[in-house]
Amino acid sequence: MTTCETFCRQLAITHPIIQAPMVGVSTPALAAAVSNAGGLGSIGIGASAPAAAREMIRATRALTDRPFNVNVFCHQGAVSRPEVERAWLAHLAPRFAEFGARPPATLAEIYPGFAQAPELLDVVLAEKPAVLSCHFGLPPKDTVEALRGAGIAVWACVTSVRELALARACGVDAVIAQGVEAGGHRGVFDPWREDDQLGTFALVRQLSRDAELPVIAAGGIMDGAGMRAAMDLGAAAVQLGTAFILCPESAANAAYRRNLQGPLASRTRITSNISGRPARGLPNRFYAELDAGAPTVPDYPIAYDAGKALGAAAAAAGCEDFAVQWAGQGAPLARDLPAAELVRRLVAEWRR
Ligand code: FMN
Repeated sequence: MTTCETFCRQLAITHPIIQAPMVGVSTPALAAAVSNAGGLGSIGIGASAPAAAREMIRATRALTDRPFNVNVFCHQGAVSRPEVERAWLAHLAPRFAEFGARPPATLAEIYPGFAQAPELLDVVLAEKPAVLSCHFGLPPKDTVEALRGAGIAVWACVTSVRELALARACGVDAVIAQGVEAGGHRGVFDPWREDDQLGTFALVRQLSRDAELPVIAAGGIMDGAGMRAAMDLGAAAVQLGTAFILCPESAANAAYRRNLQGPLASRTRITSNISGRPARGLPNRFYAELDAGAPTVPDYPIAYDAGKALGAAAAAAGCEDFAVQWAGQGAPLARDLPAAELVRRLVAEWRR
């Protein structure tokens, strides 16, 4: 049996296709459509309060009796530095003024890391999704043991061989190898450490040689040819985010969909200016204007509080130039198809 077949059989899924968790974009309807089509759908609860997280898991379960993945953020707790936050808000103030708005007086850590959110862990343990995937680091080892003991597989996103070693020592069941092509936040454990920015090919190959764990390839995979390439390099499965943004079941708004199908799609860039952590998206004024003379960006997700406030102020004035529109380098290949049809086409292209 191939690694891919073993992986699918263990998870009780038909196709080695994981729809990436995408907070703000993925929905219970999207996740359920992918799971019902034989892949593995995902929802993200990392930015949700426990009651909302429980509701989202139950809403997904109401739409599918197949396995799905629930995703959390394992960043270290943010350190509030009022002088850094004041300077950042002063840097943003002229942009707020342009939209007739004022920056918020202070910034908050808008959601805690998973290790600092015991009630979120309780929700996951009670609801028992098939998989819990972790972004930005690892939960404590005893949490991984508790989750696995409850029958929940634990996956960790890694971007380097060093992070693979940490994930393996923590006892996870599989790793998601996220290349620098990927849309959304880089899953790097430590955003202050120099990032090697490995591409998906180099990363998947290195990890699948060393991992002794299933490796799920993520970053720039948009069609069956990309799937085949990743599997040839040793991946057991693939995780696609950007490919699913245009699906009618996603929560992406009209401006996001328009930009994803326009000239910006071939110019994705990485910035920390929006949230405080590096993330790849369609370039707009967050990318073009905020670097010159910029003070230190506050910690993630404190900076995100400011980024979201600026986006909302601009949107209220009818301007989408400060929207959060994450996308990966494969964006020009995104297809506007219902999720089940996209899964069917991916499988047909992969098997061709
Ligand atoms: N990964 C997570 O683990 N949690 C998230 O909430 C999350 N949000 C994302 C939002 C968007 C819009 C996108 C495009 C990606 C997001 N990611 C998130 C990253 C994906 O898990 C995955 O690494 C990435 O989509 C793979 O690259 P691709 O977009 O080129 O397919």
